[in-house]
Amino acid sequence: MALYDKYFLMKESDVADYVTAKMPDFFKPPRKLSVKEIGDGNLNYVFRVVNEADGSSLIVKQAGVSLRISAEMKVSTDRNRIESEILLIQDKYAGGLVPKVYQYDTVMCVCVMEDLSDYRLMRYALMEHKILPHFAGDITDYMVNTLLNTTDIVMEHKAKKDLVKRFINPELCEITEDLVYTEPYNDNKKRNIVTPENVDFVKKELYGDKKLLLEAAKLKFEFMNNAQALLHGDLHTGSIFVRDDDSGAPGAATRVFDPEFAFYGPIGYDVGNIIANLFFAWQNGNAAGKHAFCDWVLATAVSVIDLFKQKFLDGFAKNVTDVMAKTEGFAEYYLASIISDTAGCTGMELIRRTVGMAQVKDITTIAEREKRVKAERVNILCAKDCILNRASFTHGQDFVDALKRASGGI
Ligand code: SR1
Ligand code: MG
Repeated sequence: MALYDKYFLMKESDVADYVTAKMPDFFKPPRKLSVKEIGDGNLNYVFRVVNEADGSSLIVKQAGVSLRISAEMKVSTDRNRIESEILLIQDKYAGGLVPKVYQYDTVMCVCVMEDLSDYRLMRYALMEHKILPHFAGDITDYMVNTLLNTTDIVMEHKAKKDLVKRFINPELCEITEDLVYTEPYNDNKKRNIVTPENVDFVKKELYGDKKLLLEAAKLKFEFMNNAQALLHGDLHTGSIFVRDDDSGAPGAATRVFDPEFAFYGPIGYDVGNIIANLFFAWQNGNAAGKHAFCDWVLATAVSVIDLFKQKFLDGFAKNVTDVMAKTEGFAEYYLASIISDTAGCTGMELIRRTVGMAQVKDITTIAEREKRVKAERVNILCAKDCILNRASFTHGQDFVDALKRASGGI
C-alpha cells in the first residue's frame, strides 16, 4: 500500500486505498467501497466514494499539477490547502452553507469532505429553468457572513493581516487577472473564443472602446490591490449546489463550495459574480421562452443586492470593532462603494464568460444561432453599462434595468 509521503495524481482505482489509509474509521464495516470521478470543473479531480454496504459516502478532491481545461496551464497544487482552510473558516461564519471538511493533506493535495450528492449544481438546475425560492436569502447570508466578518471593520487588524498572508494566492489570482481583467479586452494571448457572427461587434464594443478599456484597467487594479475581505473568488453558479427544497432533508437548500480562488480582494467581486451568473441563466430562459423563470431570475437579482445591503448594514452595526468605522455615515459610504464595485465586477464577469476562454453552458448551449448571437451582444452591452456607469448603481433594480436596457437596444 502507498505511503502517501510523495505527491502523485490518483486514479479512481487508487482512491479507496487512500481513504482506507487516511480515514480508517470513517466507513464502518462491512465495507464495499466504490469510487467514481465526478469532477465537472476546469481544474481538479473529484472522486465520490460510497460504501455500497450502507450508503455512507464522502468526497475526495485532488488538485492536479496541470489544469483539466488546458494541459499547458500549470497552477500550484497549494490551491487545495487554500480551499480546505477557507472552508474551515467559512464553516465558522456561515455554517450549514458550506461543505464540512473532514481532513486535508498538503502532500497529496487532497481535501476529504462531505458528500453533497443530494444536491446538484445550480447552473444545471437553472438551465432546466428551476425556480429556487431560497437562493437569495441563503446566498446573502453566506456572502455577508463570510465577507463582512473577514474585513478590518470586524476583525482585529493584525489577525486580518495574518489571514491576508495565509491566503496569498498568486497563481489563481493570475488566472483571474488574465481571463477576467485582461484578455477579454485585447485578446493578447489569442485565447478568446468569439462567435463568428460577433467578431466585428466585439472588435468595436470591446477592443476598440477606449473608455471601456480605461474603466476595465481601473477595475483590474482594484481587484489586485483592495484587500477588503476573504473572498470565495470564483462565486459562479457552478460553485454552488442547490437542493429541491421539498426534499425534507435537513440543512440549507444552498451550499457554496470550490473556493480555491480565495484571496483577500474586493467584496464586489463575489457579489458581482452572482449577479452576472443569474443574468446568464436569464439569457438561457429567455431564449427558451420561459417567462416565469425569467421573472424569478430578475426578482432574485434585485433581492440579492437589496438583501445583501440590508444584512450588511445590520451586521456592520452589530459587529463593527474599528473605532473610526463607527463614525456616523461610514457604513453607508463603505457599502455604496461595494455596490458600485459590484456593478463593475458584474460587467467584467459578463464580458469574460461571453468572449473569454472559460465560457458558460447557459450561453453556449443556446441552440438557435440567432438567439445565441443576440444573447452575447446583450451580455456585452449590459456589461458595459454596469462598468461605465457603476458609480450610479445603488439598488438591485439598477442591475436589472441595465439588462433590460441592453436587451431592448438590440
Ligand atoms: C483556467 S480556469 C478557468 C476558469 O475556471 C474557474 O472556475 C475560474 O472561473 C477560471 O477563470
Ligand atoms: Mg471551480
